[in-house]
Amino acid sequence: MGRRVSGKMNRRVLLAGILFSLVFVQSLPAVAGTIVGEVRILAESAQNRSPNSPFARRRPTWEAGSTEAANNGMRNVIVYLANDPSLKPAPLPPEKPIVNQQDLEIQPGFLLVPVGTTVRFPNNDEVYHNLFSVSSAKRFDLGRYGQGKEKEITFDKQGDVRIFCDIHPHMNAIIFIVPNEHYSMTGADGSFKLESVPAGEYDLRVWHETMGEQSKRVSVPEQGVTSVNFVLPRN
Ligand SMILES: [Cu+2]
Repeated sequence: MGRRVSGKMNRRVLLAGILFSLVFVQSLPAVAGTIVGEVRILAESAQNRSPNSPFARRRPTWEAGSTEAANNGMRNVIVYLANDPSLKPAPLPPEKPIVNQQDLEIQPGFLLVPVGTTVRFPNNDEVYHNLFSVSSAKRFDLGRYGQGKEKEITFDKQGDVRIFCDIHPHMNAIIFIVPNEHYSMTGADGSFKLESVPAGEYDLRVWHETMGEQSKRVSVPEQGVTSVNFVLPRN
């Protein structure tokens, strides 16, 4: 008898737990889907055909991630959701990222940060540097400063910021600023995945250092997966 009662109790507790989790899950604001896809780079041979060429109507050939050339091309490819008021900004890094001026180079040469991030620019060389950018996402001129000194820049706008040194023309770097927490760098095979995207309509963008930017309208379901592919022309 005692056993039967406790069995019932257990079942009730279990049921209450299930009900609670159902109510809890349903009270969560937005349900979220996943965006998956692939970025491919149009092979030179296909792109160079003139529209009048008899080969022009052939299916273009693609370079997939299996070739070394494509792997190089797939470096620093970013897929992200364009700025949208419904999307949360990405959390700022716990410490200010550092972009060094060292050995007559800007290191790292590529940095991805969320909007609002402040970056430190120390000079560790024995010579003066003068970093600057004329990019629309952040125009700045740090001026000349020597070893042991540093300046900071806060990147408050989404986009790519191309940085050069006024004294050493070979020095360059890119800082890419993402507008929210929904971004991904593609794998060497061009694949990407954005998880936990709130249901809705968005502009999905792909950015590449030399091949520019493309945008596609995507509809993210309340649950499940949306598939989007991009093809970038090789420059
Ligand atoms: Cu320099």
